Amino acid sequence: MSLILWSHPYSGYGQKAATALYELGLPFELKLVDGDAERMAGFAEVSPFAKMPVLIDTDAGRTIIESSIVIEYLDRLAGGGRLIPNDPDEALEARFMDRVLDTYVGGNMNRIVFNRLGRAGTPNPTAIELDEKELETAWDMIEARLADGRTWGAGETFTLADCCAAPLVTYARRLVPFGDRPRLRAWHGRLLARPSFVRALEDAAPFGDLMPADPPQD
Ligand SMILES: N[C@@H](CCC(=O)N[C@@H](CS)C(=O)NCC(=O)O)C(=O)O
Repeated sequence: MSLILWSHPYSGYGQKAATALYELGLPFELKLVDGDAERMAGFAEVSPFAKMPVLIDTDAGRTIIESSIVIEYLDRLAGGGRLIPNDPDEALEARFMDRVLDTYVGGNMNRIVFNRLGRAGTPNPTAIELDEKELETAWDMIEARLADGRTWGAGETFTLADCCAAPLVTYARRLVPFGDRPRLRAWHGRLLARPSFVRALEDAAPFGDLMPADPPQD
């Protein structure tokens, strides 16, 4: 098996894929998406939307885009049933949490950051406020979901939902604090201590702090 991951270690969605690779114990070669002209030309060939991560399975001759699909693929490659549980209801919950996190946490976070950096044109305070409000709604929804006492995002095992949450929640809480949501806070504490995510954070550390937001205030 020979896996290549096009990514940047600071990228939230890249960390989502890296966490899954470390969790499953799958070795991979990182191809850095860092603006270097030659590397970016190679990246453009495999990433139609210019988004990372991209996984290449050279043995199988396959190129996989979209972080959630990358994880579905990796889990199958590693034998199945770990990051995507075998139980259909547990799998549904893992996918559901992944969708909510991708759409309303990661999506909103990216828009807020792009807006703050002026990448979406002149920063638009009304759009930022709307995205922050929706992020609050996502925090509320997750807090309610965790009320059944589950240890991880979708139940008692670490799944796709946790690979997704670890980086996205870590970045997004710097934009919209957790506030009075003890279950979300405790889950995030467990994610921060998970060895696979610790490794992804260690990979990112040499690149410094690129986020246009203060460290978590609460
Ligand atoms: N839906 C995509 C989102 C990926 C994504 O937004 N990646 C960001 C990095 S965290 C990216 O490549 N941004 C580059 C850009 O938009 O210029 C996935 O899940 O893989």
